[in-house]
Amino acid sequence: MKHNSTLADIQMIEIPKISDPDGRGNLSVVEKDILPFPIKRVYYLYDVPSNSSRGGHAHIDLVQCLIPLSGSFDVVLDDGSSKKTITLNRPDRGLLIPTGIWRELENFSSGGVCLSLVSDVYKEDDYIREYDEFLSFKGA
Ligand code: T46
Repeated sequence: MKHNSTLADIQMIEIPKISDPDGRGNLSVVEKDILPFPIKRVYYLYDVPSNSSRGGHAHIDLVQCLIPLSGSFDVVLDDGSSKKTITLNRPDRGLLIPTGIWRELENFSSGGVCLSLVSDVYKEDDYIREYDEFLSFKGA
């Protein structure tokens, strides 16, 4: 797995949207070819107070795609050299975060829901939760 990802490796993925011709709203579908990894786990964040943040860590091998199913939130991304913030607010756009990127999710709107499609089952030893350790990891 690539460990020296930079902000340039982060991608927005367009999720096909099927708008109902009779005005019944939209349907978006994630099929296996949209993502560059097989989905092994799905989890979602919701009821996040607007003054709280989630994340605050990096992953060693895990790759994931974040989709704002409802509402909006900001994702602050950091590759150890640079940072950028991306606002997610479209359920037909997913943010693909490669390995070795520090992320924080903040500014959740009321009703904001973050769906996460991930490349592996939950493994605590895949997390880097100390920022100094992350910088050492990126420098290694
Ligand atoms: C990420 C951001 C966006 C589990 O038992 N199974 C799971 O699949 C997950 C994701 C978490 N947990 C447990 C571990 C902790 O005791 O749930 C608790 C909260 O997890 P954490 O503090 O890691 O939650 P977030 O929202 O800070 O981070 C999560 C993901 O862990 C992480 O991969 O990128 O959402």
